[in-house]
Amino acid sequence: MAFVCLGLVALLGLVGSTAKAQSPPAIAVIDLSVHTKVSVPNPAIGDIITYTVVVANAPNMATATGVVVKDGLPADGVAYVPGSALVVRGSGTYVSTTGTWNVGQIAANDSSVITFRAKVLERGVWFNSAEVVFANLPDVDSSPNNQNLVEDDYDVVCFSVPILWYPGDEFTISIPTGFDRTE
Ligand SMILES: [Ca+2]
Ligand SMILES: [Ca+2]
Repeated sequence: MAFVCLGLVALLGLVGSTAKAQSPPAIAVIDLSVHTKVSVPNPAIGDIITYTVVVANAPNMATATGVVVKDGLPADGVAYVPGSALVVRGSGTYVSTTGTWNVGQIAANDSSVITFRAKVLERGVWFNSAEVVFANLPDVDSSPNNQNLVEDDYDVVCFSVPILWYPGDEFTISIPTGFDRTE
């Protein structure tokens, strides 16, 4: 599972790195992109981890206004540390109960950055996704709030807390249909 996650992150990184500066368009358009990262990829239970979310507007675009980013912490596995959201760059407010970051305005070739902390509660692989869910102007290569993994306005990070097996532990493993053995 961890490899799948890392592969997905790498893929999204490649997609994001292909963006190039463009000539000023004739109509007012924007090009927002979102990048997320987590401070510790393999924390222990009880650790406090820090998420960083960056939303940027590409060079030579119109100023983006009314930008809203949704950051969805997993329902289990981690707990938001109350009051930990900090707008590091730009302005805006974060509503932790809904995971909504009201970013507001982002000029061309500028970005806004927010960080917040969460406490690790359970073992497993835990994903955190972030996407632009609203902006006043059209984006040249992505659509708000469509959960499309290959668009640049969506990003996902994960961390994993290894599941430990001890002598005497018993586990029940279900095998998906079509597979007849384990290795
Ligand atoms: Ca975009
Ligand atoms: Ca999108």
